[in-house]
Amino acid sequence: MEGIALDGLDHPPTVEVAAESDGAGNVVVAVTLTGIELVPADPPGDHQPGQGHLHISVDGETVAMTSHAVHYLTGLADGHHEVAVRLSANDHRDYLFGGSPIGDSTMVMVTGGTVPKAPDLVFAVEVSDGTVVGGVQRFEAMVGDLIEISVTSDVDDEVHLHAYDMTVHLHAGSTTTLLVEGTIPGVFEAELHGAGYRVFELQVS
Ligand SMILES: [Cu+2]
Repeated sequence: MEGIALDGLDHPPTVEVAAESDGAGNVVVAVTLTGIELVPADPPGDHQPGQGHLHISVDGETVAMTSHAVHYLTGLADGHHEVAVRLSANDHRDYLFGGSPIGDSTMVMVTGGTVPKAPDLVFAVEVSDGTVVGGVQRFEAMVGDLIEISVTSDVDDEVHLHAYDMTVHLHAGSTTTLLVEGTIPGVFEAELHGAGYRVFELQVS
């Protein structure tokens, strides 16, 4: 779905997210916004300039669409999670600035939650000097596998896994983990959004 480019605005909306664990497996997500009026996402409305709602994702998977600047995530597993927020128009299209979704992300450490499931398979990729170290690999898994793929990068970017429609943020000099439940069979590409090239392929059979 095409986004809505706001490049013409002098003061495009801004989004900042903070996430705090309560020590019992829940996270409070607090979003600070300028330049946008939040309106309920349900039922979906027509696009109105200046209005929208928030898409909240955890570890690359959208978990909520909300018109509230404070959102509670419950029942998370212990460990680090990426919480990301994107600004969406009433009709659920992303608002874009400079070609990228308007949003923000942060990491939160959850304690007191559920025991994390151990992955069945673990893969790793490294992006360095504008290329995938050792070339693009195809990771093979079975339907039902829990697949952990860690991506280490020397640049900020986003990894998007097609079909599963998961997006996680990469931060220069650190490793981001993508946890995929192998539910959809096929061969899927994961690409770096900013750089525009493939980082790996995932084959689920
Ligand atoms: Cu939406």
